[in-house]
Order: sequence, then structure tokens, then C-alpha cells
Amino acid sequence: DLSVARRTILRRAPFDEIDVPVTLLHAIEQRFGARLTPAEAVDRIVRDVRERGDDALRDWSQRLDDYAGPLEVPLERCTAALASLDSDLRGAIELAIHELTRFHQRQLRTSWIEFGAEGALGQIVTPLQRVGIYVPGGAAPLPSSLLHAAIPARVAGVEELVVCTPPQRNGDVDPAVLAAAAAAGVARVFALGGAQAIAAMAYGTSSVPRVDKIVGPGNLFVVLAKRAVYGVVGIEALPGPTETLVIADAHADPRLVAADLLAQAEHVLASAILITPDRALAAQVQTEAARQLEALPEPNAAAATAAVTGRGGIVLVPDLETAFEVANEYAPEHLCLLVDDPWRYVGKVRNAGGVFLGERSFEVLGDYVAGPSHIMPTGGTARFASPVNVDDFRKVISLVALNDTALRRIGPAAARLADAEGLAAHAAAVRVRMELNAED
Ligand code: HSO
Ligand code: ZN
Repeated sequence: DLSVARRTILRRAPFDEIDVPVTLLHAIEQRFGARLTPAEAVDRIVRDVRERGDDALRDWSQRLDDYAGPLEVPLERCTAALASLDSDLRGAIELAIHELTRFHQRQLRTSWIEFGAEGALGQIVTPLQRVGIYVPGGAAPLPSSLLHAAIPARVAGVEELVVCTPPQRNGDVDPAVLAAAAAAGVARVFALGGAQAIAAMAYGTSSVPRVDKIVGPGNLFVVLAKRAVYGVVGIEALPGPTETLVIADAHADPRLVAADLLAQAEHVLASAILITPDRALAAQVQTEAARQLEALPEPNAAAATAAVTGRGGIVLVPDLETAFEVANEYAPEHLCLLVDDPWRYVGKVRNAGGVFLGERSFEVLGDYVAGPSHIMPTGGTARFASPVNVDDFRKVISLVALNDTALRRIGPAAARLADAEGLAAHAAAVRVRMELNAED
């Protein structure tokens, strides 16, 4: 029911109120000798890394990740990981890189300079020099997330990519992540996770270089740390748990609807929601989802169950018109249209990270090989934010090269505005030139 749904599954918990692993809170309590909120703990970790650099990094890695190995993973280990990768997987990574490259090349904006009688105006579009990519690790390392940040950055022309990814329990870094780093041309990889990794890239330490911008998803600590260092360094967003919203009508195949919901639902803390005007479809999807859940291994099945029951579900609406209204309000990361003739509805979409049209164009393709980056705005931020794209890695420098002709036309207005603001030196800087002009 729609009004109930609006108060429950369509109303997300704020990103900083989601579950935190008890073990992590416990480790923090031990280290600080006090019960801190995650945000307070993150602030202290960030300050500590800023003040003590590498020593702080080693301390926190030891305490929170139980890791005492070297901070940096030598590039030779990445190239070796790529060389010894199963050839199918290597081919898949190469295909993903190819499609990501092709898509992002189409996004490139150009610099422009317009010359005229008054001189020239323009903009120089220029890449960021050094970018840090956080790649989630631990229980669920995602090499594809490395590619979906690194390739748009490479296409943008970023000189140096630095990756931080947490060490696993056995002290190793996931070999597929290392291989992806080598394939994507990453310059340096650090076995470093959590808030300490974000602080290291933001401030720089003896081992970890300071970057211009940090991108990529992570757990709550990572996201809180990105928020804490924003301003010292750029960030692309505060990525929260992933979410998908499927709009389906009577034409949809319940097996595919259920498959797409579960595919997204198996991510940590995900939400998966179906909106449909068709009661019969809703019932079939429910049966199908239960059947498909049984075929899933653990811990995926448990995660998926929580996502479709606790944080997601099925919302019945009177018609498709209402479905799109609700979807725009919710502003999902992924909006999947399993309806007859989906192109008819594209114009109705106002808020979504990505739109997937039709049964053969589903989100899992987008997660890996379709072309756009799968790092998309979550938590309703699709109201104002975009997926990771080439412009995240480039900036504009404005170019002003005017002559006396321009000065004669626009100078007096500048002087007048300066007078109005009481900025006498500004006004004088204009008038001294107008006087020089008058002398010639
Ligand atoms: N669906 C996730 C991305 C991902 N899926 C990575 C698999 N690997 C968030 O868009
Ligand atoms: Zn996914």
C-alpha cells in the first residue's frame, strides 16, 4: 500500500544511522578507552593520521584490520596477479575496460577560446593530477569498482592513480583487485582500509601521497572519513548502500523481475524495491523470489533476504503514472524499467543514477560491462548528483584575455559596481587604465 510504503521502505534511514559491525565498535572502544559514536571515532582517527602519519596508519591497521604487513603493495605484485589470472577473467576485465573507455570518451568536454574584437574569453578543461580510489575489500572485494572509478579517471587524463584497499583477514590483498589495478594502469596500491586510508590520501604521509580527490564507495567509516576530509581534498560523493527500484507491469516476466531484485539485494545493506500496478505480477514475483533465494549460497541469501524484506519490498500503485511519481520522489541509484515499450517512459524520469530499459538491458550488465560507471548516486542524492563520470576528474580554468576595446565597453560598469561596494582600490584599478587609454 502506497501510503504505508512511503512511511516505511520508501523512507530511507540516514546513511550515518546504518548498522556498524560490533567488532569494529569494540576495537574503537578499546583503543580510545571510551564509547564513541562512529563519527567521533572517525574524527580521532583522521586527526591521528594527520598528526602522526605512517605510525598512526600502522597502529590503526593493526588494531582494526589485524594487519601488520607493509603498507604498499609493489606494482610487480599487481602485474604478476594479472599475468596469473584465469584467462576468462582476464578477458572479462579487458572487455570491461574497453566498454568503459568507449563510453567515457564520449563524455569529454573540450576547452574553448573565443577570439574577437575585444580579445578572448575561454575555458581550459584540465585533468586532476593525482586521484585516490578507495576499493572496498574485506568480506566483499569488488575489483569491478576499481575499474569503474579508474577508467573514467584515465579517460579524463589523470596522471597518477592511487588505490587504497583493506587487507583481508589472511593479510593478503584480493588478487583480482591487484590484477584490475594493473590492467587499469594504477600507479600505486596500498593495503590500507577504513578511515585511516581516507585520511592518508587526504593529508599525505611519508608512504602515501596526498591526492587531489578521493572517489569510491566504502563502509560507514570510509564515508564518514570522506565527509570529514572534504575541503582538504575533493570527493565525488558520500556513497551509501546500493539500491535498486524496479518498475514492472503485467508484461514483465516474474522470473526476471525476481532475478534482478535479488542480484542487487545480495550487496551489503542493499535495498531492492518493486513498484507495480499489477497485483498478479506482485504475487508471482514474491513466489519466484522465494524460490530463487533458496538456490543462493550463504551469506548472499541472508543479505538478499534482509534487502527485500527489511529494507525493500513490493509497492502496489494504481497505475504506471503513479509508479514514476513515486520513483522520482525516491530518486533511486538504479531505476529498472521492466514494462512494455520502456522508451515511452524515459521522459518521465527526473531522478535516478541510471535507467535500465527493458528485460535485456538489466542492471548487472551495468555493474560490469555496459559502459557507464556503476558508481552512482545513492540515498536519494540522485536528486542533485550524477554517476561517476569524466567531469569528476577534470576541472575548468577560466581564461580572460581582454583588450582596450573591451575596457571601454565594460570598464565603467566595473568601476561603478566597485563604488557601490565601497571598494576604492578596485575602482582605482579600473580608472587608472581608463586614464592610460585616454592618454593614447
Ligand atoms: N551494484 C553495485 C556495483 C557492483 N555490483 C559491483 C557488482 N559488483 C553498485 O552499483
Ligand atoms: Zn551489483
